[in-house]
Amino acid sequence: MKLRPALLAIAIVATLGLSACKREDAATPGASAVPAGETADQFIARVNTEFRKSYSELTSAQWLSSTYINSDTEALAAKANERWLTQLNGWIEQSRRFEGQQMSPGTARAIKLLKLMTAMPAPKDPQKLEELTKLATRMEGMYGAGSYCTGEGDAKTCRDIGQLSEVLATSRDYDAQLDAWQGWHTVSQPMRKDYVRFAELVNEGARDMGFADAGEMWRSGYDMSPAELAAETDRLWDQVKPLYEQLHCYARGKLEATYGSDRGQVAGGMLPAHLMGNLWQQDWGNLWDMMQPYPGAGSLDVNAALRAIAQADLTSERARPGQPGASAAQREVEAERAAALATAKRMTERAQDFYVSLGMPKLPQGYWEKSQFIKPRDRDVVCHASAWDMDMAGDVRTKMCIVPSEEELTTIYHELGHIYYDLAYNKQPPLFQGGAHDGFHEAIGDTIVLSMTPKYLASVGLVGAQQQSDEALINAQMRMALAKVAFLPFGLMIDRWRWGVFDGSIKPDGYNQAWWELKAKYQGVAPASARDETHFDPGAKYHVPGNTPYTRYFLSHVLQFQFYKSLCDAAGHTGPLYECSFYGNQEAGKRYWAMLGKGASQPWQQTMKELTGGEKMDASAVLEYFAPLQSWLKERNAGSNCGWNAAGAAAAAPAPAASAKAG
Ligand code: X8Z
Ligand code: ZN
Repeated sequence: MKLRPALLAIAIVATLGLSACKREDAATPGASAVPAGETADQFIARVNTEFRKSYSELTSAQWLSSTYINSDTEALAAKANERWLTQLNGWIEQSRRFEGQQMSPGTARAIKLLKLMTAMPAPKDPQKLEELTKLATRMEGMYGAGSYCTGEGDAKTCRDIGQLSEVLATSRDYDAQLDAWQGWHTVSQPMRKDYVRFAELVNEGARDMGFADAGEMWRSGYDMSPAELAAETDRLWDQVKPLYEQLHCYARGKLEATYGSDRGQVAGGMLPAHLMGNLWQQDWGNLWDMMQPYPGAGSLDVNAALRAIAQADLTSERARPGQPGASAAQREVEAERAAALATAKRMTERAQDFYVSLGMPKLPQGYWEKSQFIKPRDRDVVCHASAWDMDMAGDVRTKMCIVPSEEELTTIYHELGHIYYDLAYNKQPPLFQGGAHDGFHEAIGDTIVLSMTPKYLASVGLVGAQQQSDEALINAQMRMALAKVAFLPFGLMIDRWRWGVFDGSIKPDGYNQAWWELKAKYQGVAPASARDETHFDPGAKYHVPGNTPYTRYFLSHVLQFQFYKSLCDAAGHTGPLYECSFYGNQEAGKRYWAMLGKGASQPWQQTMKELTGGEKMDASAVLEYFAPLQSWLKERNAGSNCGWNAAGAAAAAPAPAASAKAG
């Protein structure tokens, strides 16, 4: 991945590694010597060349440390990252020569992007820089290797994030879910101290680069001022909040019906964190059994179809002759393994087919050979899905631990969006190989997911033939809303927390309290029992130890509806927006590919204009899409006591809390 697109952990944005051939006589540590009389244009040309040359040292080290977690790969990844961040600091230092000088717009943009290239700004002090990369690699390793163990001696059993997530997805046993949720949140407790230091160090790095703090630096990558970006997120949230509040109200009613009014909500009408089908309550799709408005109206059970595919793969693997001399038990283990891989690849081919149907190329052969599709059985890996551009020249990979579920299927479509973006802008100079902004990168695959209408799913055999009815429409809308609408406040609150940590308004002794106040305020979610400062619940979400900015996902959840609407227009769709699938439409594909090819070469507003005709992010397409569901919810919720008292979070936690305003 280019750390930007992909979610690569440590140094997020374009992340390249520093080449080992760094010259000792460099004027600035970590960068090669400055040729006399170098112009700004020449400087950028040199950075692009050095960037390309050194890039794969970092990606290879990080790929290894994420797919083979141990102390050696961790040390190598930290070292590669240290070299890269040192090189980056060197370039940034060298770029200061050109401040205030006339230069071409392209060069000015490249210099700006250079300063925003990492989400992990590193202090100039080499010792602190080394400390930072070690901390970052260790935290991500802790997350990746995290497991929750119970019992003693022979009775000891440990469960990883996949197994714990499975409990929340499928069990409706209140206590089993609570145990799984709490269990996963023990993994992050030991990260607290590291995170405190991490925040100090990235702040120092950001200040060294001229930003007030790391949060301000994160907010600077949007071709507008950091303050304007923050205001944009508030504006967009205000647009969609009424829809979220209706969905929240409906969900709470269903939870109360299932678990009783005492257990189905927490203090003042908030949703219990462990009952939402997801460790972070960011996607409620796993509660389909409970939330489905009209059971049986239109069959949208993609999970069942995927399970059937997995079963068929297992049957055919079992039918193959096993290794000579292998026991029946060994043969069964191997068959299960081969079947899991076959199913995962089949799901990925299904996603690839959508992109190819738009006229995009097939994924390169190396993708199929080098990607991690399923969880290896012999080692710890970071299972959190990511997409990687290893060399800016076609070595692209995804890293997932795929299981046959609808959530995983849509994540594959999401990841391939990153990969196709990478492939499309590989022709750009390295500094422009990124999304128009990071929310664009996150929105590419999700725009395709919006095109996975019931009709599309039926056409590829993932659901049965669809009947048309009002009930089926509401079911289909609910299915999308549980993923897309439920996500919105979560997409916002994570960086509200980190911005506060970085600007000092959230202090280490109030990390957890502030986290739950934000969860209460934005999501209307609360833990069922107190979470005091012995916990570090933010660290239980990958992007915190992995240091991936999160506002990008909030923006993506708005942008993807804008992109979808434009591509539907390009495809000549005329009916209601939610009925559109641009699957197979070459005109839509051409428009999309053209946008992807622009990468980060121009302000995102221009890129957006070329695709959509407008230059602003805007949630009206979200509201247009969900209009039928929103009216249905309003009617359905009429008479219910909707909303929640976010101050209830204070009651649920023991520490004194400044009360947040009611959501
Ligand atoms: O992290 C991801 C992707 C990789 S960029 C799997 N997502 C966010 C998350 O899982 O929290 C996609 C949606 C939100
Ligand atoms: Zn992503």
